[in-house]
Amino acid sequence: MSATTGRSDEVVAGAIFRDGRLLLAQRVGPPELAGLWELPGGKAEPGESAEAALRRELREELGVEVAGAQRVGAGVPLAGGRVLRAYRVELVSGEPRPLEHAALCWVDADELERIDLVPNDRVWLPELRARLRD
Ligand code: 523
Repeated sequence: MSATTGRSDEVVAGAIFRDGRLLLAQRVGPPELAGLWELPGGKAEPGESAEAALRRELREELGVEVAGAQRVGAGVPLAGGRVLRAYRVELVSGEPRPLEHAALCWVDADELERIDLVPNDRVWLPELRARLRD
C-alpha cells in the first residue's frame, strides 16, 4: 500500500478496441511469459494515477496516445504486493507498433478464445469476450 495514494501499487493493462477487435501484444520476456499475449501495460510509478500510467506505458510500448481508463473485470494480486488491473482506453492518435513487444495483433471474439494469453490476463476473458460480441 502506498502511503501517498492509499492504493496498492498497481500494474496497469490497457484494453484497446477497434472495429470489433481487441489489441494484444506478444511478450518478449521473462522466459516463462515470452511468446504469450497480453494487454499491454506495466507498473505505475509511485503516486501516478492509473490513467496517467496507461498514457505513459502505451506511449512507450506502442507509440500511441490514449485517453480514459474504464475498469475491466477483477484485479489480480501479483507477487510482491502489487495488483494488476485492466482498463479500457480509447486510442486517440497513432497506429500501434510493437516497440517493446515481439508483435501485435487485433483479435475478434473467436480468436481471443484460441490465442495463448498470459495466465493473469485470462481472468478478464469473460468481460473482453462480452465487449467483442456487443
Ligand atoms: N503483467 C501481466 N499481464 C499484463 C501486464 C501488463 C503485466 O500478468 N497484461 C505482469 C507481468 C509482470 C508484472 O505484471 O509480472 C509487471 O509487468 P511488466 O513486466 O510488463 O511491467 P513493466 O514493463 O513496468 O516492468 P519492468 O520490466 O520493471 O519495466
